[in-house]
Amino acid sequence: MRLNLNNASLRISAGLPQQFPADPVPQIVFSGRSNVGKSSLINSLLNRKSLAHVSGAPGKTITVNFYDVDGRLFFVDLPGYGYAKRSQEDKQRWSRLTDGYFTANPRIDLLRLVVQLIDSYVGPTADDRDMLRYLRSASLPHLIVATKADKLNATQRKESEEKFQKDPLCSAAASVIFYSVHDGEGRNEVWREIVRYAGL
Ligand SMILES: Nc1nc2c(ncn2[C@@H]2O[C@H](COP(=O)(O)OP(=O)(O)O)[C@@H](O)[C@H]2O)c(=O)[nH]1
Ligand SMILES: [Mg+2]
Repeated sequence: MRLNLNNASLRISAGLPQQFPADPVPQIVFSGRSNVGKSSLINSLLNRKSLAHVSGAPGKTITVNFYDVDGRLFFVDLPGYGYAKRSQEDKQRWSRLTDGYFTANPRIDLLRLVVQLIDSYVGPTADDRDMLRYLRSASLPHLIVATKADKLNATQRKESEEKFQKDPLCSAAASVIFYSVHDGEGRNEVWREIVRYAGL
């Protein structure tokens, strides 16, 4: 049965790992540095304008947001990393939640795929590569979404593709999918992978 995308809602913005929901449905995780386009991607995939909050100012929210997709899937929005101006307290909060998701999560068995977002213009940062290294060492299935593809001209696009191909951590991912929330590039491809990994 097809997913009804009109039936998607925010279940919880969890500030503590104890609040992570335990529903027996597959979880698709979205990870990336703040401002990479994570909220925009979630809205685009779900055909919504503002289900996930798109922010001009990076690094505001430190919560793990669980979006219930038609009662059959959770989209898990991890807090963004790499925002330099964070306080020490915020950094600790970030670690407690993000590490908590991966290491203290009683339903980690429901994690099916990590969608790792990387800005297509910037390319993989040191923080992105740390995350990829972690995903790889933990044997977690992951693919890369290269965001904001509409910002690149043809030459920049080629350079960006080469950057991803040349980086061993990136080429070890299941795939690299260029995405634009403005023209819809990559949307079908990302959905195809989500459905496949979730076993829907
Ligand atoms: N040109 C372009 N801008 C984008 C795209 N996706 C996100 N953005 C912009 O990037 C900024 C950060 O987006 P947001 O979704 O809030 O990022 P988050 O912090 O990772 O959740 C916003 O100004 C978005 O409008 C895209 O595909 N193309
Ligand atoms: Mg966001």
